[in-house]
Formats: sequence, structure tokens, C-alpha cells
Amino acid sequence: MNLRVFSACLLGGFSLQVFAQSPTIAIKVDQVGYLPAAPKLAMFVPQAASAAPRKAFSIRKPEGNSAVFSGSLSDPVLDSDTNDSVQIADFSEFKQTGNFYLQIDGVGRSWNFRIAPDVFKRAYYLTMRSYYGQRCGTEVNLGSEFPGYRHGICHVKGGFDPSAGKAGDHASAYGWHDAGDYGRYVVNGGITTGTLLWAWELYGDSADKLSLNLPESANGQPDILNEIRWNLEWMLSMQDSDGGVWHKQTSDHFCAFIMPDRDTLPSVVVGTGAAPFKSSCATADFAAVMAIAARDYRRFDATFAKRCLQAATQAWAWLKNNPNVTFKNPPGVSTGDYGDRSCGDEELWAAAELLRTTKQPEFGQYFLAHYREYLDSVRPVNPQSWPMVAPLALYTYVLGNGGDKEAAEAIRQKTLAAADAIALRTHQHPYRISLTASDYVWGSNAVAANYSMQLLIANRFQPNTQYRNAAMDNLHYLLGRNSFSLSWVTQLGENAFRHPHHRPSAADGLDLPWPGLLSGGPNPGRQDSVMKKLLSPDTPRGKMYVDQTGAYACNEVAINWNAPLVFVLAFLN
Ligand code: G3I
Ligand code: 9MR
Ligand code: ZN
Repeated sequence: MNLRVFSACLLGGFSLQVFAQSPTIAIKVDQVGYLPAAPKLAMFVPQAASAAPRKAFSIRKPEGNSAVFSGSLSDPVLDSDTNDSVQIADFSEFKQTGNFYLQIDGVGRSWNFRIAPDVFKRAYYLTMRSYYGQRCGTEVNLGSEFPGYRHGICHVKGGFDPSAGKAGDHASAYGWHDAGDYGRYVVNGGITTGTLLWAWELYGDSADKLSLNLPESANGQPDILNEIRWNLEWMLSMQDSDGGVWHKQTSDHFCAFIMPDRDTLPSVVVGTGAAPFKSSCATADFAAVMAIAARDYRRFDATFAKRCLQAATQAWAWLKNNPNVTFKNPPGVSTGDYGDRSCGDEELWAAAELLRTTKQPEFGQYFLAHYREYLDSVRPVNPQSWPMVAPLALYTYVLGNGGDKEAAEAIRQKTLAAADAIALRTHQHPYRISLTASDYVWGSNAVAANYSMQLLIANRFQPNTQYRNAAMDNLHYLLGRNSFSLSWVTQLGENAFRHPHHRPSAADGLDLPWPGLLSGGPNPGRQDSVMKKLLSPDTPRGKMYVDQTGAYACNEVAINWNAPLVFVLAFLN
């Protein structure tokens, strides 16, 4: 039953009962909404296996419930990721702006959604501003818009772990808490910061105009750059005087579920435990990011830009002598590893970004000597991710007009062929998502977002409606058009998930979690005990998700997962 007594009001002594339907998870819409001119699809999945398919749907206005559009549902198709029998409601022809819901008679109604040219503006604001909420080394206060979402200064008690090869004090400020934990990791901070800087480079015109309501908002610089700089400053503090960059700064174990300012475990710089103590993947990611920052901040703060470039070239020099120092947790340290067997892809990214910024032949030579080893990293599966950044290296070579025609052409071709395949596959998926069976990993929602980013890079090389539509399809999935009818971004959409594995959200005593955070998403790995307890091993991969605080393998949030989402939203604005 989807009927509930909505309200009762007294009219001249008579009690008038107004019945309204409550939304059903059987109908799946993007709870944020759709652009007026874009395709608009919703999904319907009968909830009981015996329930019959339906034939028709209508689009209605929440005020007055009048129908403004009606259409037919497609025949059901079985989705092998979820075992859902999916029917599609296509209302692309409906182009009015406003608030609406979708109704299927005898079934119920969807959550509300909006159609408008600026429909994704707030989504961009919340997801990008979430980085402010993750700030470390400072107090944070989300302000009157989110009363009570605040914490005092955190993690300024630093130092070095014995594995870092150094002793004494270490300035511990800046940076973003990685995820639901309070660690700061260069590898993960690297791809995150790189992705966000790229969002600025590609779509800065729109991002520039949007205030994020930050402490720095009045300084005349774009807020997206203001926020990114918070992490750049921390990354700079992780570079040793020899140019190498330590892997991470965390406590030696994860703290309890307490607010950041209550966490008194020292936040120490962690190294590899043996000379040279710094790791190559971290140093190379650092070099890439600092090279990007050098060109992006030049216009606004030439001194800072110079500092970034110098840091990048020093890191590059260190890499020449230490190309493959990998990292794994030293004894006594149990926080996140972000370990990676090979740093060649990170080094290629560093070379490509340094070339794009400086045009110096040395970087071009390195790139041309190595890019062929990574050409196949641009493919229809496995988009860029923290352990594999080679696609970013290849894309930036083309975006920055890297000199070699043959290399640029090979990259372009790979990129377009991959995007063609992804767009086609997305169009054929019953839920219209790019994910393949093997993409359901820890952080699968970010894989979906990274496919969208990959498609949008391809769209930059050669504008293509199919690429853009497929990129939006993954977004719709994340914002509610999925098996759970959940928006996987906190406080966004009427039925957003509520229990992220996120220490501030769990410890602050407030009802709703901190806003703008993307959940990791379905993960058949079930690496935490909550998932193991609540989900049987034969649950379909796309259903391997529970909205539970303890379920870190499917419901944590992370800065590198939010970043490709911000990228897509920056494009749509
Ligand atoms: O490297 C193998 C690869 O060879 C294999 O093909 C693939 C198949 O599943 O697995 C790969 O390893 C995976 C690894 O990520 C690299 O992608 C592991 O299975 C997978 O368990 C691992 O998950 C990572 C997780 O930490 C556990 O280490 C996530 O990517 C990563 O996002 C997550 O990061 C954590 C930090 O450690 C701590 N802070 C929170 C953050 C988010 O949960
Ligand atoms: O909170 C931690 C989360 O950020 C990590 O992704 C996860 C996997 O490394 O570990 C979480 O911490 C848990 C720890 O691993 C085991 N004891 C319980 C901790 C909190 O649930
Ligand atoms: Zn902190």
C-alpha cells in the first residue's frame, strides 16, 4: 500500500482528509532532475517477482497532482547486475521546467524531481563544498545553512613516524580528511586534486561564478581554487628537502567514531621504513598535481604558482634516482595503504603535466619514450582511478597540444573508440549505466563517475551527443535512478542515503549526515562485517549495498570519489 493519510485539516467544523501517495522505490528517477533539452528516462521495477509489468505512466505536478505528460512504459528487460526486471519510462519529449513526479497507476508515485537549465547547480555547490567540510588543521563551520555542522581545530599535533626517516616537529596543517577516517594520503589526495583542477581548467567559466561560501570567498579568487589550495598546501608540506614526497600523514591506527577535534592520536608523517623513505607513486602524483597548479594559479597568485612549479621539478628530479619505491604500511601502522605495485603510470602523468606547463623538451622526451606502454590504459573498461592514472597522462598530452602528431593521434583514436564502446554499452544497459560486471569494486559509484569523466574528455576531443548523454546517465544512476531508488549523495534529493561511514556524520549528534558526499556504492567484496552479516554472498553484485554506518566497504565516502562527480557537475553547469 502506498497510501498514507497526508494531512487532516478542519474546515468549518468538518474534518477533510487529504490522501496523498507516498513515493515508492519501484519508480526510479534522478531525484535532482533533468536538463530541459536532454533525454529524460525513469525506470520502473515491479517489487514482487509475481507483479505484472505495467503499460503507462504520467508526469505530474506536486501542486494539484495534475498530469502534464503521459507515455508508455517499455517492455521489461532483466538486468543481470541486480536481477531487476526493468521497464523504462521515456519522457524526453516533455521539456517544461518545474517540479514534477512520475506516477504509475496502481503502483504509486516517484520522489519529486526538477526540470530546469540550472538543475545541477546546487548539486555542484554541495559536492564541491564538501571538501571544505573535510578540511583538516582548522576549525570548520558550514554556517547558517547547515546549523551545527562544525568542528574545532583538528590534527595539528604532528611529528614523524619512525618509518619516515626523520625526527622532530612537522608542521601539521591543511589538507582534506581522506574519507570517513581522518588520514591524509598523497596518492589519493593527488588524483583528487588533479581531477578538481581539471574541472577548473575545462569548465572554469561556470565554476568561477559560483561562490562556495568559504572563509576565503571574499579574496577575489575563484572559490574552487580557494578550496583546492587547502589541499595543495598540505601536499607541499609533505615534500622532503631532497624533493621526495612522503606517502601519508595519519595516526598509526584509525581512531574511534569521534569528531576530528576529539581525535588526540598524533597525526604523523609515515614513510616506507627504509631509505629513501619517500615513495615514488606519491612523489610522481605530487609532481603532476603541482605542475597543474603552477599553470592554474599563475593568473591569481604568481608567487604561489612558482612555488608549485619548483616543487614539481624537485619531485621530478628525485624520481630520476628513485623511480620505483613502492609503499606498504610499515610495522605498527594500520591506516589506509594506497599501495601500488607500479609507479610508471604516475611518472608518465608527471611528465605529461610538466610538459604541458613548461614545454621543456626533457618532459616530452620522457613522455614519448613511454606513452606506448600505456596506450591501452585508455579503453572501454577501467577508467582512471587512484592506482592507474595513465589515462590522465595521455589525455593531458592531447589537451595541452603536446607536440608529437603521431602520439596525439594515437591517443585521440583510443579515446574516441573507448567512448564509442562505453556510450553504446551504457545505452544498452537496462539501468543505462556504464558499469560492467567487474566494475562492482570498493568505490563502484566512483567508477561510474569516472566513466562519465572519461566520456566528457572524449567529448572535449570530439563533441558527441552520445558521449554527453551517457555521461549524464551515470549521474542519474548516482542521484536515484538505481535499484535502491536512493540518491547516493548526502542531503541531495528527497530520498538520499543517510548513514555514511563518515566519522563526523556519525559523531555530531545531528540527524542528517554532512552534505554533498558520495557513497562508495555496491561492492560484492563485502570486506566489512556489517555487509557480511546483512548480505548473503549470492546477492547480485549491483545489490551489494546497505545504508549502514559500519559498512565501510560499500558506504564510506572519499575525496577521490567525490572528485569525478564534481567534474561532471561542473560540466553540466
Ligand atoms: O590491485 C588489485 C588488482 O590487481 C585486482 O585486479 C583488483 C580486483 O578486485 O583488485 C585490486 O586491488 C583492489 C585495490 O583497492 C586497488 O584497486 C582491492 O581489491 C580493493 O580491496 C582495494 O580497495 C581499496 C580500499 O581502500 C582497501 O584498501 C579502495 O580502492 C580504496 O578506495 C580504499 O581506500 C580507503 C583508505 O584505504 C582509507 N581511507 C578510506 C578509503 C575509502 O574507503
Ligand atoms: O574507518 C575505517 C575506514 O576509513 C577504512 O576504509 C576501513 C578499511 O581500512 O577501516 C575503517 O576502520 C575500521 C577498521 O578497519 C577495523 N575496525 C573498525 C574500524 C571502524 O569501523
Ligand atoms: Zn583533521
